[in-house]
Amino acid sequence: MTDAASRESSHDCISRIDLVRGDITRLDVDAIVNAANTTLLGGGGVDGAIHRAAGPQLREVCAALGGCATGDAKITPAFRLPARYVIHTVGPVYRDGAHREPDLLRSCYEKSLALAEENGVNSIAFPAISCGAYGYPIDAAAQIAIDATLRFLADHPLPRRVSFVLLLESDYGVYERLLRDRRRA
Ligand code: AR6
Repeated sequence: MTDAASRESSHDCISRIDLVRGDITRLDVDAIVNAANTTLLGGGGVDGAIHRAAGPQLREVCAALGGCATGDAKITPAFRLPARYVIHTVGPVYRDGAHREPDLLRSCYEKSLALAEENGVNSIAFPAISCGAYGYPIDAAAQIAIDATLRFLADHPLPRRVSFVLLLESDYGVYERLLRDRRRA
């Protein structure tokens, strides 16, 4: 098969993406992604929710990982969560968009998806990384999330399914609109 033939089209890849409104800790998928900080020792927002739901063993294994650089990702078991794995990634703190924020955010999606593939993950769920405490504008962040994911899926059979999980109705609306525009393109 030629490269072109083995590459899935962007339209085919969109069908591997879905949107979920709600709490990512409830999802029964192979892996959920955590918007962590560089210590990997827990925090507020989605990080706090994941650590609470997974139980104290998660913090113990995270403490042995020696932290994680911004834009990088590390994988652990998910303990009491319905998911099998947690992929911890550290998004950039948004300043003005001119401090490598887009590259670092893109890298979070790429590294998380690569780790998922290496671990045979069929289904993965992402929160809106950096869009809470780290202040990344949701429109720009969603664009990067969708773009990086579609590019990865075009070249890789795994993960088969990618869910973007949005706690806020307004964030869900942003992703919905962007995906609709992509389908029409
Ligand atoms: N399920 C899905 N999405 C959620 C949930 C949840 N349970 N809880 C919050 N969100 P944030 P960041 C959404 O602040 O901006 C932590 O303290 C939320 O609406 O969790 O990457 C870490 O330890 C927002 O859209 O992560 C770091 O110090 C998105 O998750 C820092 O915050 C991300 O918001 C990371 O900041």
